[in-house]
Amino acid sequence: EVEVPEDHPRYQSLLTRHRIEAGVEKGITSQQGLIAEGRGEAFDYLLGEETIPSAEEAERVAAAHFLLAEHPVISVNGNVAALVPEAVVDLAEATGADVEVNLFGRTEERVRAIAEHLREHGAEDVKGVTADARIPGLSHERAKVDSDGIYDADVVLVPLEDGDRAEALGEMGKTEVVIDLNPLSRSAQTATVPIIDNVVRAVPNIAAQARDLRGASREELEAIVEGFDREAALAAAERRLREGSLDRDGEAGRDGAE
Ligand code: PTJ
Repeated sequence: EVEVPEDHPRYQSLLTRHRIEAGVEKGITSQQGLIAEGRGEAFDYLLGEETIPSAEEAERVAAAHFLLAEHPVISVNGNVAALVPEAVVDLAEATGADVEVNLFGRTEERVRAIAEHLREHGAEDVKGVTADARIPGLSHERAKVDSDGIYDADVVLVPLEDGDRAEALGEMGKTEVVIDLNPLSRSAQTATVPIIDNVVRAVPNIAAQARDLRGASREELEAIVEGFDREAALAAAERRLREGSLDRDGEAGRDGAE
């Protein structure tokens, strides 16, 4: 492990990198996961490495969807497992959701390693090993799902998704919550609820929002869901990427950037 000094201006971002590196070493994150992380970091840099207000709202909407769902499932890939295993387990606990491993570059070995890693972080039942059902219309490995997991779900959280599966899940009539730092990605564009934020911030935020909303009535939760405008959320994120954050003096500033 490399020590990162806490006062380093890019402390969070360096910590995230180390988690991904460790994930590759442990056999849970794919080599492609390193590339995906680099891509994500570039967008996060432009967002100011913070949860923007439209994303915070989307996270609350996601929590409401999870609490209203009959069978919510959190889909976990190699990057998510490396970055936020604790938060995934916490969100599952807060909402009664299932956790299922689903990989773009699926190998049975990596599925098992990720399931084990999640159990080490407190997950009880991890799905995705059986893979006895298929998402219709998808040819690659991501089509493989559990019949009592993603296949049966009404609401699915898909962090760092690829566009193909996002579309296929949508066609199955599922409510899709996508976390992706790129608002222009096909998965964000396809999602019922696109969350343009880093999974490192988004997953803990959704869990916190779910705890906050636990006492809310169905009517209140439905009002939160219905009040959400996905197009506006995508537009707000894109605007932030293009224009940067404006500080009080009206000057473009990117805090934390070197
Ligand atoms: O573990 P596997 O085999 O399922 O593979 C997972 C990856 C992520 C490697 C695979 O799905 C992949 O190649 O994804 P892409 O096509 O690179 O897309 C990743 C998307 O996630 C890009 O739009 C990135 O901007 C975004 N992204 C990367 N890191 C983060 C992120 N979004 C949110 N938080 C991040 N930390």
